[in-house]
Amino acid sequence: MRLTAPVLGLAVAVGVGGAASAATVFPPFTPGMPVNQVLSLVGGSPAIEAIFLYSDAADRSILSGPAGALFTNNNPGADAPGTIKSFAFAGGPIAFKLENTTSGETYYTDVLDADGNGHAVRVTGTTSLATIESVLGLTPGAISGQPGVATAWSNFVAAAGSAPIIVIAWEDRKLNDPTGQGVDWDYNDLIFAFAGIVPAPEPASLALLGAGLLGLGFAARRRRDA
Ligand SMILES: [Ca+2]
Ligand SMILES: [Ca+2]
Repeated sequence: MRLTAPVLGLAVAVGVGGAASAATVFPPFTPGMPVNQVLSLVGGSPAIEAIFLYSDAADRSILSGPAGALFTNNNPGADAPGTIKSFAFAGGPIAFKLENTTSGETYYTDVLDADGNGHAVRVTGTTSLATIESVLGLTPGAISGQPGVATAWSNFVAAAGSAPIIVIAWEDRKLNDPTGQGVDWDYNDLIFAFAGIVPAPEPASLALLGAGLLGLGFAARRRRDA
């Protein structure tokens, strides 16, 4: 097909739109980054929707949430990318666990491994698969080009409505991996997304918020005293 100028213009506009969204990756891809992923549920959500987006892992892994196992990569019992599931959650802090059952290692979103390294990064602020691929260092189409995944993602985003979407991307190997396969810290071996979960405020943010409220209180008192 010969692309006409208007079609090219649309493609460029869509591309720019994706890149311009305020996607953030946290923490940055720094091996050994001693930051835990503190996540929290948006209040009032009766259930959390989850989607399996991508696997670049020959190992068998199981992702679990607070209600137990959610997704399995590789046989037996494997889920295909594009699979959507929901699970109930009462609220408050929430953590996810990735068990690499091939290597026997288990990683958590909120706990560092025995070497002091974190194994998950989160991406927020975008619903563009192209942007997610870009910020996670994947080739364009790596996620969206898988059979059925682009459609599943559209359905997932539509069902989420105004609920925020968070992407959790894992590094599934560790230093001195027992299977002898080295870690590369690319944080794209297994990728999932969830609707209705947000990063919990960090202690520094809470302290700032507290100081701000304190300041408001002082200001109000000064006005009353004046
Ligand atoms: Ca990796
Ligand atoms: Ca990888």
